[in-house]
Amino acid sequence: MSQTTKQVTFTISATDGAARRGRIDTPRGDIQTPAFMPVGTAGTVKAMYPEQVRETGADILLGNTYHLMLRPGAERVASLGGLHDFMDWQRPILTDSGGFQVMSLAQLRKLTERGVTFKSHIDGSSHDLTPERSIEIQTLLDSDIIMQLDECLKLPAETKEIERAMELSLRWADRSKTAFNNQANRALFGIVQGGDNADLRLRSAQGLKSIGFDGYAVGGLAVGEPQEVMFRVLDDIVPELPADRPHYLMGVGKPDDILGAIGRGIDMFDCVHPTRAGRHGHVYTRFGVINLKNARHKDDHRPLDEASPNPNCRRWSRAYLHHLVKTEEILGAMILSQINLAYYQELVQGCRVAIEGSRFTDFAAETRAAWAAGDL
Ligand code: PRF
Repeated sequence: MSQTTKQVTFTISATDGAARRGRIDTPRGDIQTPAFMPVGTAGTVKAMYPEQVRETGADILLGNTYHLMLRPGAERVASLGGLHDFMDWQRPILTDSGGFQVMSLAQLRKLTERGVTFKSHIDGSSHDLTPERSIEIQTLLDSDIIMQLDECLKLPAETKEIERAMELSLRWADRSKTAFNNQANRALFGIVQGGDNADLRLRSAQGLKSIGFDGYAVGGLAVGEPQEVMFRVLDDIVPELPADRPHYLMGVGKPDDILGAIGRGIDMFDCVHPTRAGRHGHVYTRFGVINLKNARHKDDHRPLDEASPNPNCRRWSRAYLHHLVKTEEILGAMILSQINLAYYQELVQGCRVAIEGSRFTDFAAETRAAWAAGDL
């Protein structure tokens, strides 16, 4: 009996306008929403120990089918005890399905009804990814939240092409659901595609709803379009998604994108931006973003933010952090990744409290005003 009882559930505890405050329960722990998921592409959040990632407030990480199937291989991860033991992150992991990374990283891709064949960006070896194999790989990794295989286009694109990719993604959604076979201890999310076209987005959402998923992702955004186009698509589509299921905006974004999307009913985010920006010397503070590469920091003895709750923002001078970035020291990447991830978690935590207090709009306005007023 217990095998057929769903062990991944979503509960909303407060709403404020379209914004939602909730909790996803999984056998590996709870995920407070709105949630930001740090990206651990290759079985590590780059430059961070798992416990440091946890200490920033992260409840869940994102892992990648594409990278892990190529290296070290899904069967190998499974025989070593699954991704959680392999990397020693014992909390929930969501895995992306691989389609998006094949499109952005692999060489010589060939897309057919069956799936996608491609050559590895690492050694040129040939691989095959179908909706069924993607589910199998994510199951071998022992992922807690599995994503369907989809096709994500870059924008701008022709309407006919957007329609073709959206419909292919819907057929792959159906095959993914069958292959997933209602596993009780994990969740399967569908992905809305349809580019910047309201009608195609609507058809995608309706198709996914009639298949039935544990959660609904919005894909195909933050792929070259202006922020206002992304927000317009969210205005069109989020109200069409089942209200009692998590809504996940894939691969987004900057802090301002996250505020805008939470205000439009999104519950989950992932993005490489905070860790990647950190490795490049860009650091997020309550007063905006600072480019530590800039020579103006050379003699600046001030810490990043002496009133920050994060000790790393108070500990070192801007001059020292500038020096670490300029010399490409590993410690610079470690410190700035930590600070950026902690800032993102502080941001979503602030949103949660604001939604509970029915003051999300004011919170978003105050947060944006602080970024704009920052005298950095
Ligand atoms: N599909 C999948 N992963 C993704 C995306 C998508 O559309 C995006 C788009 N921003 C990021 N990651 N499967």
